[in-house]
Amino acid sequence: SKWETIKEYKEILFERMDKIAKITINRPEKRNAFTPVTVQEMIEAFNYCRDDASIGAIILTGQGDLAFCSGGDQSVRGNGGYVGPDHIARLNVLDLQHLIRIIPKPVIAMVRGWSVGGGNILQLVCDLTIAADNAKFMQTGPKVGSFDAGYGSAYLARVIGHKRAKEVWFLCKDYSAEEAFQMGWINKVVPLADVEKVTIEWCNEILKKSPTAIRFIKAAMNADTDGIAGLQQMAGDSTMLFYTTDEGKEGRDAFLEKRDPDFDKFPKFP
Ligand code: 2NE
Repeated sequence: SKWETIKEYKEILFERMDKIAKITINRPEKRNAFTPVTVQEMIEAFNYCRDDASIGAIILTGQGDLAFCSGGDQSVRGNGGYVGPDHIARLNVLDLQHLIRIIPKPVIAMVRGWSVGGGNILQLVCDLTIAADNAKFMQTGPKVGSFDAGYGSAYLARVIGHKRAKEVWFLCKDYSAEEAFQMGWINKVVPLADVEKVTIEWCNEILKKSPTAIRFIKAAMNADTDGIAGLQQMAGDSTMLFYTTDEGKEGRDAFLEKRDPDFDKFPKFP
């Protein structure tokens, strides 16, 4: 494999191949269930990808062919959340969901085998999902005394429709990759042996496009679904662009030079 390790972690693999980063949940003996440590490591890796200008696309996946992720590790579920070495009960996967939403680079879920519970919500919040033909999608919360009424419900309803989203949560059935594709839950189904090859092809197609255009498309869709929080993100992107303009710099420079700004010279586009 041409993947090179970026950093060693306990519960994830973090690798890159040229401009593509790959974050792999590495607990195959538990069907890649996540603990607070797994999640914290993923948050750190995603933040690294956010800051590293040479990374343009991020793949999120699970180790092995049997599972993408089976959700929160029920064996470390304590009173009020999942408990790690610091003994604090956390639902830090919600922070990770938000990070995947706001990171201004495309995140592609590559799903082999089970995508379940909070793991299936991670798949949902990724920008695109490519699934192997052995993938299965399922919410189990109402069976195991849990639920995700945030992105896992309201955003799921946006993606697959309200009737379907209620069915997913009320019945807790599993759906094949083909069924998930028909529901608009995922983007593509490919043979298991080809899933990484196709995912890399999709990343490379995206990497040929304008990163700023991709960034604004993602932010605009967040703005539509996330209300003021989504608008804040898109507004931040606009501020970033404005800071690169002479008009933006004139305001800063005038302040620092203790003079009135001269904005007359800047164009007022229709
Ligand atoms: C994933 C699934 C359907 C796989 O079934 P199968 O038959 O392929 O494997 P098996 O034998 O069930 O699992 C293999 C090993 O992995 C452990 C199992 O206990 C088993 O261990 P051993 O018996 O070999 O020792 N394992 C699998 N998933 C685990 C998990 N989530 N936590 C701890 N150990 C796990 C089947 O395993 C399954 O249904 N798993 C449970 C899925 C689930 O209910 N996840 C939690 C949903 S709630 C959630 O994720 C959540 C939320 O709702 C809100 C906020 C945050 C999180």
